[in-house]
Amino acid sequence: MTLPLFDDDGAAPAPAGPVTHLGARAVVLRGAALSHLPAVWPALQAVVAQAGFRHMATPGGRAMQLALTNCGALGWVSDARGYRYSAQDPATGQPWPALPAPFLALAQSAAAQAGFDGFAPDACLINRYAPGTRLSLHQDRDERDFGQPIVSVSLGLPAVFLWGGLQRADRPQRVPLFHGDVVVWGGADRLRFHGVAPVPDGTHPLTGAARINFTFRRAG
Ligand code: MD3
Ligand code: FE
Repeated sequence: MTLPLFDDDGAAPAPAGPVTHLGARAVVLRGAALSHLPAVWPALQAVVAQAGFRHMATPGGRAMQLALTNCGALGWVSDARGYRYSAQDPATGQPWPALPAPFLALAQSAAAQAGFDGFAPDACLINRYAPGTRLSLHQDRDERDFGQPIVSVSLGLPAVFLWGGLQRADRPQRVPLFHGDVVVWGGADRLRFHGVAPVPDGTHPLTGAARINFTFRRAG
């Protein structure tokens, strides 16, 4: 498969506007989150005030490099027992903050643009990467129905997304993701191995020294 990371003339993709196809059912919608940010950014601050970013323990007993929180009916959690979705924030025993309406509007509009009408996410995992933080290659397999897509929104510092195959050993493509980019993955691409290369140093006017990524999922 030829992955059109670059235009025919070899130029890097424009930072906003066009749609890049990564696979049969995986698309990058450049800048698609930007018009939603005036509503989404304050809603994120409210979520984080209620359920702050934290470094969860891995099943192996280390602290995760990235900091995360959740909103929606279900949140992704990690501890000595493994990875799973939980209706409660383990830090407080309380339900996760509700999915803010502007988050849902962004997720549904992006899913529809990628051909997934009627996407009804019940989970939003919010990852925060300080410079130097990476996410090693993995598959997302903790959700019940792999027929449902995942919508991912990138904010702040740019990063190189690693887009692998269905086998761990498949060499990943490197896809730069910028502030405001939205990626939708579903169908045959849903179980691709993927990860994030170490986030380069820098500061962004909105997020400071951080990359923030939301992933919307139908988990339950
Ligand atoms: C590709 N997060 O939280 S974007 C994750 O940027 C995760 O924080 C990354 O991988 C991040 O699990 C990558 C999201 C993503 C999610 C699901 C996928 C990429 C995917 C499923 C299949 C292929
Ligand atoms: Fe993932």
